Amino acid sequence: MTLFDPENHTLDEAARLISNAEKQGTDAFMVGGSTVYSHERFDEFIKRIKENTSLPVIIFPNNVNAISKYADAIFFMSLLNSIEWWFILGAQIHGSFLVKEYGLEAIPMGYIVFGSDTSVAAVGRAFSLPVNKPQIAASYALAAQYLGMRFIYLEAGSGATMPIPPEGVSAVKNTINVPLIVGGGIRTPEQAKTTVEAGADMIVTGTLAERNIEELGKVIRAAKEAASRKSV
Ligand code: 1GP
Repeated sequence: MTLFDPENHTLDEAARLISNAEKQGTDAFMVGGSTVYSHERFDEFIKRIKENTSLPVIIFPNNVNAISKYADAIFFMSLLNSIEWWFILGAQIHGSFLVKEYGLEAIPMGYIVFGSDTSVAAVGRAFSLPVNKPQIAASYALAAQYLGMRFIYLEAGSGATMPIPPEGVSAVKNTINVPLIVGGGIRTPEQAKTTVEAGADMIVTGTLAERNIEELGKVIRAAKEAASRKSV
């Protein structure tokens, strides 16, 4: 999946990036960013994306202002390792009626953020999980599965210098039986391949799609090839 942050692009840029990413083989678009604040701009951005693709457009919300009736679905997500009640359950309570009113498909997802020097960690007040003790993240993921969440997302943070290490991905994947999404810091075909081989069912790239569309295509192809080898 390809992520776009409405704060990083004009509407015309977004239209161009979306059709390029679709040509490179992405399967779905996610829209969101840790510092999104304008509901109006968010709406306009999603409207423009929908005009330029037939792929699913899923909201990746940072807060209640990122709920738009123009999207197809919303990750109804809980930042499991936040120290703030708001990001675990508060925003979800405040936003739930709007999601219903807009008729958005709500996709329950447990969100686990690694590291401490990214926007998502700072804004979401994530309690940093040790990368070298993957069983801790796995226990969060299993709890989320038992609470009924349909996806788990391991996040290194947009612009992270390194993706989640494969040991972390595989420890979580071997613990749960719901689909695993992994994102943050994936920039090369090799990193995409390693992440999928370690157990990711889906990978998310944001920064790369904004900077180098050709390389995005290589990353998508590497991820899909690794996925098809796994399914043989
Ligand atoms: C962020 O995982 C996504 O939520 C994407 O991260 O921008 O580093 O690709 P990047």
